[in-house]
Amino acid sequence: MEVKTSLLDNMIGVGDMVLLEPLTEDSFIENLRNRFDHNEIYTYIGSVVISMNPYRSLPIFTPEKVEEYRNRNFYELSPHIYALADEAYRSLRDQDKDQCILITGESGAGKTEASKLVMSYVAAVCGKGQEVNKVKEQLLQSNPVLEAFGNAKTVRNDNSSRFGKYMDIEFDFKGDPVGGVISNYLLEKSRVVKQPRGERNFHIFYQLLSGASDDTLRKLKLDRDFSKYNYLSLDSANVNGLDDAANFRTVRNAMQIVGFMEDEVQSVLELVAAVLKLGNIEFKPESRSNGYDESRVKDKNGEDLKEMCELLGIEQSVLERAFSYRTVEAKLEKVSTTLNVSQAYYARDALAKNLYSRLFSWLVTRINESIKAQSKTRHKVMGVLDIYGFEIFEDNSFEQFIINYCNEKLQQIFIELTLREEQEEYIREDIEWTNIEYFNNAVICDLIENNQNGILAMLDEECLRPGTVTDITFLDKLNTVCAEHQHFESRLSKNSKFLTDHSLPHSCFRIQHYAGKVLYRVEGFMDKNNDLLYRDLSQAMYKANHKLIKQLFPEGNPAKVNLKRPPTAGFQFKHSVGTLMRNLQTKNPNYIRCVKPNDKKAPRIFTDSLVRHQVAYLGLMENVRVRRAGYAYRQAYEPCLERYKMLCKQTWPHWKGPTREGVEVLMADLQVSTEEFAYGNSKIFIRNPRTLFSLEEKRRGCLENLAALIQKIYRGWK
Ligand code: AOV
Ligand code: MG
Repeated sequence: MEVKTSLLDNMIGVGDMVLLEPLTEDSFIENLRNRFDHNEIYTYIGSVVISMNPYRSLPIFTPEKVEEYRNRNFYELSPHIYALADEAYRSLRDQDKDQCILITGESGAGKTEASKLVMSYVAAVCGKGQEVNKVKEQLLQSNPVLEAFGNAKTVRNDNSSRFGKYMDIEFDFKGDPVGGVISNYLLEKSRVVKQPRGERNFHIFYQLLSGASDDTLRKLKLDRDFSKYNYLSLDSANVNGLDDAANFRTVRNAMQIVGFMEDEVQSVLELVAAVLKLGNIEFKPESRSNGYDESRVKDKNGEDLKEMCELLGIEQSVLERAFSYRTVEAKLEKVSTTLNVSQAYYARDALAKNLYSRLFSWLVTRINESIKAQSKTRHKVMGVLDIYGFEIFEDNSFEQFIINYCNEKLQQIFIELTLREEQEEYIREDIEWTNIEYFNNAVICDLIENNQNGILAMLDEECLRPGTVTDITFLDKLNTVCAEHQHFESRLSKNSKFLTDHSLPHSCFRIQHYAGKVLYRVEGFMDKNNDLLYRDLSQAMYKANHKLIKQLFPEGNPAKVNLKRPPTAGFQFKHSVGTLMRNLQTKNPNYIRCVKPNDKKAPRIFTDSLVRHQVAYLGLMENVRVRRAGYAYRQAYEPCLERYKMLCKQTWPHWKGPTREGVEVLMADLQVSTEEFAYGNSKIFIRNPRTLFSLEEKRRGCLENLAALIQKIYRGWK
């Protein structure tokens, strides 16, 4: 006889942390480890999915798996990211609730991979037909394009996202995808001109040199040899397991599917080539009669400069001049000053960074044009957020500050929405509820973004202040203001996350982030926040006989001289993240909490201390406690009765009275302990997932009996 195994018997460890007994940090970690050792990388906390990075490909993302999870209830099968994707999609399609998928975790934890799994699952289960398939393909193929230009190898992750990405996938009333919109957040553009030791520039540079045909490279005046380019770091040019040449073909193909025209692709590659050429231009001093040194392009770089200008249709003398002089415009006056060699290098790098980051933004805009929904009617929306994860490097600069701030905001939304959702639901449904203590990182967000004395506001103030301002005057200001706060015992000081102690190295400040202490070096903060490009350079670009370049530097149009300063990088980022957070709050959140098992990017290794640290700062224990104090699962009366009515004679096949009464009759008949559930106004709340599992098992048994009966009758007929 076939032995039936239940979902619980099959489970390695505990699939839902809510069921863990006893619940301690040790047992929590042990459960994760046990499951990880058995290739069970997903574990639930109620409806939250914890995802451990396996660092190797597991056979759990096959089309068969997709079929298995399709249209199944969340708790019917073992934990999987597909279950979350399915739940979100069905809730969007059938209940018309806009969804967002919030994926968090530190650098290398598996966010980007998770976002792609969600997207590919949704693409596999939603709608069919030629038109729909084209939309799906385009949405999916936007990924390789953006990854090529926006991802890079870092010491934490060989494919690290160096920009934040939020993608809305739009569906029509039937649940068929009709289009999408991508928003991008601050690309780490400093990487274009310099990479930390052991890291690379953005993938596209290596892909182009490795994968393009000889003919293409000839047209772009490029050499295959990485070592010919100053902007490409060499110590880690080749990355294990990364096939740049094959990836180049993937990207080319993806660009075509997304809808880039051949000439557009060509323009994009010309810009990439121009950045490489630009990096090779070097300068030497030339003494002037007034005693000052003026910068000149080194003779040996004449060819690089010439080729770059040819690629972009720029007149060589115009660019050369822009590397030697700078025009300062004040009201009606124009003053020309000379650039010394270090200023010329600064100008060159600023141009390269601007060229590249504007190209990246253009790519996003261009993709959006292709994937935007044709009809203007209201769409159902599923947003997928994949940002750069929290990171601590040896040297942390403005970029890490921005990235980590973004992660603080996301942690904040997790705290607010899980608790708010939980609390509001209990109140709405008249169910008793007691609060659970947790660490609220709002103080850190405030320290950074407060409009009066937040770090970003102070940075802006310093950037705008006339007189001699430097990174150090900014740091002094920071120290003074934060010390003042401490003096007055304000909100900031009581929980001060701005750490001042005497062990701080010169020109640094330290912040106690939710995920750890980070030491930031102020060098470059002002400059990166100001993000200014000498006008001579933007005008030189605008004059280019190259459609794309011209488009990227609209401020270079002499007819549109604007003396107003553009908003700072920090200000823009804060603003766009604020908008994003407000947008996310209007949607039903689904959480994937990614955990990194080790620091070696290696499979099968589970480093206890590392996982423990992440479990702590992600607030996962508190998350389980909140879930346990309340009711783990809830379901509206109607679908609940529909699903289980077959288990009770009085409710099967039809229940004639009010639905809630039907559920009450059902529960009484099944003799579920009254401790185990509560009746809310519109939903039943079930305390323990085991209760739900046992209902599921009874239902399955019932269905199997029914199937056997039907077969018997059928055979009888034959
Ligand atoms: P991240 O997005 O969280 O880091 P990724 O999603 O890029 O991290 O994952 C890092 C690497 O881990 C991937 O390149 C894969 O090699 C491996 N990996 C992650 N998830 C899986 C999976 N489900 N199956 C197999 N391998 C996986 V960052 O972008 O750095 O914050 O800024
Ligand atoms: Mg990523």
